[in-house]
Amino acid sequence: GKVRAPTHIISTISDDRGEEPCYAGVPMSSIVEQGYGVGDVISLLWFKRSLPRYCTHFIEICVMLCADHGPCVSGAHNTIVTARAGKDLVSSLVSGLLTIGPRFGGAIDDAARYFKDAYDRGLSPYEFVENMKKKGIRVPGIGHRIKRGDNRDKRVELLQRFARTHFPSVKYMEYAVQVETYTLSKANNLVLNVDGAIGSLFLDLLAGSGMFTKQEIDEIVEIGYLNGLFVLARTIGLIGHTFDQKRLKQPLYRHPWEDVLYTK
Ligand code: Q5B
Repeated sequence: GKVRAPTHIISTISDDRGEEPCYAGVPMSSIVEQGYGVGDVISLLWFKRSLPRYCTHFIEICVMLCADHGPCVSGAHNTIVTARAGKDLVSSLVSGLLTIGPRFGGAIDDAARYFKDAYDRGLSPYEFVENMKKKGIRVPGIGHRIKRGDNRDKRVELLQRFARTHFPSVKYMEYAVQVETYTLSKANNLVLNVDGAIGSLFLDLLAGSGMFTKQEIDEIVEIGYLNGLFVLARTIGLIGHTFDQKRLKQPLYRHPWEDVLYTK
């Protein structure tokens, strides 16, 4: 019989062997002619399926809202310093991207994991937060450096408003809001942040769209797809910061002595 030579790579998301490239089986001409957006392309390449318009619109809103948050955040700061050291676009970009992690922008996956586990196990917000405290783990998706109970993050409000209007269910997001109500009673900076809003709402998208099995949802949450949204989005801003510094012909950055506490 026929013997297939063993392959070294298995790939299931795209194919460039035909007349035109395909993303998850959808030819490029359909993507262009049927007016697909970047949310549709993300759906095809990350989730291997076409998602309903409200889902792809939500993905696009996440990308737009997380594209930048000013020059003072960790990622932009690193990118600016690197660009001013005369490095190229890719180096400046990745030096910013490398700051994305559990404290900055990369808390979306853990927020989804912990909110899902707590909601599915029926933990009250009090039990959830206090259990996390006992374990010495900060609640991912809660807390912000400059946002406060009386100065909420507009991005979170916009995401919540969109989801309340378009999603069939927002049970995970409402749970995250209850967690926020409890954490805010402890300290005014413990707001639901943009990572927590995206993490909880993506759980609602996965569970409510009818497009994913329970096993697929568990796999997506376990593998951790969602930090990818922040990485993708912030890449737009970090590229912008690189061009900005080059355009402004900014010199090498050196941090001022006065801003360092020299001590033994
Ligand atoms: N405490 C974000 O902290 C931050 C607590 C907590 C329980 C918590 C912190 C945190 C979880 C990770 C997370 C995403 C490091 C944030 C983002 C994108 C961004 C960024 C931008 C953009 C801020 C003071 C006291 C301490 C802490 C307690 C703090 N957080 N307790 N659960 N989650 N959150 N990250 O201000 O008793 O004094 O020891 O790790 O979700 O990154 O715009 O900047 O778009 O670029 O440094 O929005 O919340 O506060 O460390 O001085 O803590 O609050 O234990 O208690 P801070 P700290 P105590 S969105």
